[in-house]
Amino acid sequence: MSLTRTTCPYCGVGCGVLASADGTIQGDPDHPANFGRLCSKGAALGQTIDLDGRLLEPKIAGSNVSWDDALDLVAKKFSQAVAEHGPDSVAFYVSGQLLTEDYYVANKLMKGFIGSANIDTNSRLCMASSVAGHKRAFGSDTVPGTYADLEQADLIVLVGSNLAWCHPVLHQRIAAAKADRPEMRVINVDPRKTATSNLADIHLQIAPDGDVALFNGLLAHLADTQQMDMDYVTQHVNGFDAAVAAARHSDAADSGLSAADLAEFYALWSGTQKVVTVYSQGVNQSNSGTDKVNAILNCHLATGRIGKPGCGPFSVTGQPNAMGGREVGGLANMLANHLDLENPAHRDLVQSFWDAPVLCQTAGLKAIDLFEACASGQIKALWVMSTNPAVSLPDANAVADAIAKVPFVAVSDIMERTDTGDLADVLLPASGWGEKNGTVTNSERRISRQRAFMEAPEHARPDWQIICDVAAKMGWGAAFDYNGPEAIFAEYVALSQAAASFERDLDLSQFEGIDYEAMQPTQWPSNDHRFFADGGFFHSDRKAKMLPIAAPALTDHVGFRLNTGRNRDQWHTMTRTGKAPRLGAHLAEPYAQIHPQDAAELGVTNGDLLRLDNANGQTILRALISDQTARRQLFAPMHWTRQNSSRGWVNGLVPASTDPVSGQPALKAGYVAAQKFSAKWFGFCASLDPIAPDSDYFAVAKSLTGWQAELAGSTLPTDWAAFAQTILNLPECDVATVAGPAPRVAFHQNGVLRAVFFAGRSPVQLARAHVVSLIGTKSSALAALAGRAAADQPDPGTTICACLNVGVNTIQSAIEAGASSVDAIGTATCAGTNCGSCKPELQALLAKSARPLAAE
Ligand SMILES: Nc1nc2c(c(=O)[nH]1)N[C@H]1C(S)=C(S)[C@@H](COP(=O)(O)OP(=O)(O)OC[C@H]3O[C@@H](n4cnc5c(=O)[nH]c(N)nc54)[C@H](O)[C@@H]3O)O[C@H]1N2
Ligand SMILES: Nc1nc2c(c(=O)[nH]1)N[C@H]1C(S)=C(S)[C@@H](COP(=O)(O)OP(=O)(O)OC[C@H]3O[C@@H](n4cnc5c(=O)[nH]c(N)nc54)[C@H](O)[C@@H]3O)O[C@H]1N2
Ligand code: SF4
Ligand SMILES: [Mo]
Repeated sequence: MSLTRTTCPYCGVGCGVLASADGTIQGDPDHPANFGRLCSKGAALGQTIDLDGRLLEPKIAGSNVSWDDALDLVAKKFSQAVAEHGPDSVAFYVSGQLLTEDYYVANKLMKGFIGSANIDTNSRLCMASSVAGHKRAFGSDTVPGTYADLEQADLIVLVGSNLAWCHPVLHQRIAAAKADRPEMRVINVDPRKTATSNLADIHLQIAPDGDVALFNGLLAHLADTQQMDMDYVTQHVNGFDAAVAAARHSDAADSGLSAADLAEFYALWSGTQKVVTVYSQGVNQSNSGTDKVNAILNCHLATGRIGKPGCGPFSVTGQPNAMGGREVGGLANMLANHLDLENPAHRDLVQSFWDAPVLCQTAGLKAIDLFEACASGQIKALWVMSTNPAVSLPDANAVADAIAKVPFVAVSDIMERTDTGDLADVLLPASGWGEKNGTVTNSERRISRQRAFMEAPEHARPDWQIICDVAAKMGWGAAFDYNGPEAIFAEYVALSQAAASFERDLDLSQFEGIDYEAMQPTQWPSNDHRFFADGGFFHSDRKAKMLPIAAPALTDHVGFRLNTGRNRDQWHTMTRTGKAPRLGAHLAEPYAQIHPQDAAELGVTNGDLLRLDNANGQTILRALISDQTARRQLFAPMHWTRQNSSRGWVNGLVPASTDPVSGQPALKAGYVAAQKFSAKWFGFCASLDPIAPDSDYFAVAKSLTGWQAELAGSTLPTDWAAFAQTILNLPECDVATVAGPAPRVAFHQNGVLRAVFFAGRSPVQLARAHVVSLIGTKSSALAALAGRAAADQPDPGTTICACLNVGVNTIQSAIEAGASSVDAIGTATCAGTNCGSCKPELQALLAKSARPLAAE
């Protein structure tokens, strides 16, 4: 089967993928982001493209309807709301996972035709502080560098970034460069020890939100030791004195780091010309996010370490098209093509270019305010596209209530059941990755094509088309009459040309008249271009601004700090990665990492459940006892939802507090009370069929043979077999039960093991991978209920290598048998030899510093 050249739909690294409809997925050796590499998520894309769970028809109130009826209703409800309550009574909430063409038309419809700027995006939760920081310093939202800088740097400082899990191919590129040039140094600044810390020479375990204090300390040190580039500053930078004075005013000890650590950091940073400071959500998702960004940019500006090979600040984007969204003005306070909403000349140009009846005059509601306006009744019609805010926004329970209150809600998604889709009046089936065409821009400003390589389901439509169809039904057919994404891209390029007289970084002229089908991955304004080595900033005097930044005041909080983020093998709310059994195997349930001493104080041992409470909500998570997290800090992943867990969505506990400049929520800064959840029983089950538990604690995951679930409850069922039968929702089966304090039930049909259920008064100890492997086989009840492999069939243990399904026990045996390097483990077990995403964990197992990750 021939392979189509496309781009991975997950993270902002933007890897090139060769794909075909039979599920073949390979890294594209010619794509300059990855040169053939893929991470575990990219490599498992083939397991996520089937129709299982897909939204296949438009729906109104849960019933299938024709496209015409669905579109009529959306158009009518939006038009009615605008007519009755004005343009600001409606809103779109969109996504950095839309393609540029989708994004462009959504923005055009809302800002130029409906006439409101109430279109915001999940990039508000992701990149807003970086955008605001860039604009304050550079006068534009410009990422100065390129990926090659990561390979050419002599020092890479990773701040608030778990690159090994979240941008794995960049992590691999850095690891390869470091192997070539062992003198290269990597520093990781994170309150938590992560897989990324394993690559680092130094892990600075900073206090939460200690970043401004750290970089202010660095700036003061650079000034005190006269290690700045005063020529650069004089020619190209304003605000130097005030920034340095403010930096001197703040206390580096507030970073939580020792004087020795600080001195080492300062010496390395100031003594190395080629420094790249990479930053991500530990910086952006904070009440002081924009200040953190500017504290970092200040140091690069003061030393002229920007825009030159191997040096510069580097904000890595999260979503595949976070950058494209910023380019087309997807945020409520931007206009298309990096034009400014506040600038009347920019507004006039856009309005006349679009031949638009109106143009929004002021910024619209930012995400958090937008959902507050939903709650307060201001928003009468809401359209959510390609994002799942009922899970991913802070204070997610209140957000779900707010969405439920909006009189009319449309949701465009590829999946039938999502926490947000469940609240919609109308569901619009979008075509998904592999079925649609368009472009995305990655972290280094490289525009790549996503290309269809398979048929979309009959009734699915690409997002751009759904938006244009609604626009047409609202009466603006002529302005939205595109015959494909190519025409939209051409208009976007033409707008950039029309705006050429305004000084901007975004210059798309090289894409004029391009052969869209054959388009090669290309950076704007041109390949390998770096910005600002010789100044040329975008404030009116073409100079950059250093900002005086005050470190945030230290406040006392009661309880544990709740840090949140990502797992290696899951993508956000799991609607796609959750379908891939091999990705579910890595960490199969929601957990909270807790320091061993804190766990001991709470009387919690490994496998126990933790109950977390605060004013926002309550959750129950598996305790993962680990000294990777600092004392009085917890880390929980953001991935679990109402679809697959009892209460696993952590945003139920994260308050909606935002950065005052960017409006980005502080998603890593909840505070919770923690206690042991005293379950009366714990359970585990595996089945060929979907499982629908209803216990105090549950988490369901796709397994290699069907489904599996972890369970716990505070009331003991009276009849275990009947209880198991209900949650497993099985047809007529032969039931074999072992009674006693550790009840076990096996269900066979025609001799095939359909499901097993294990329970106990304490966390169930069991060779899960082995038990799961028996489902669907003719295994006897006796063998299945033993819960252990026979002596001649060793239990592989929790999966570490997702691609090749290699478990922790297999790896540990190889280490005991003498494998002393990651490569040697690969030779012995194959682990790490496909995508390499698990190499940091193999390294950790070698160092004996890590324990098996899932609670087993
Ligand atoms: N596997 C996987 N990869 C992904 C994604 C995914 O869902 N799964 N999502 C993509 C998206 S959209 C994004 S935005 C990126 C996010 O990529 P990252 O930002 O790398 O990921 P996170 O896990 O959110 O957070 C990074 C780190 O910030 C640390 N941190 C918390 N508070 C602070 C602080 O105050 N200071 C500092 N210095 N660090 C702090 C956390 O401990 C965490 O390790 O990942 C992208 N890649
Ligand atoms: N606590 C906490 N919360 C966080 C974060 C955190 O670190 N901690 N990180 C935040 C960040 S950085 C981000 S980016 C957000 C991400 O959060 P979300 O954007 O809410 O998460 P996703 O699961 O990626 O949602 C994408 C949705 O689009 C659907 N979809 C997929 N492809 C298509 C398509 O082609 N068309 C359409 N119409 N739909 C499609 C998917 O099925 C899914 O329902 O979460 C934020 N929330
Ligand atoms: S690093 Fe992984 S998730 Fe990110 S683009 Fe590449 S293959 Fe996709
Ligand atoms: Mo993100």
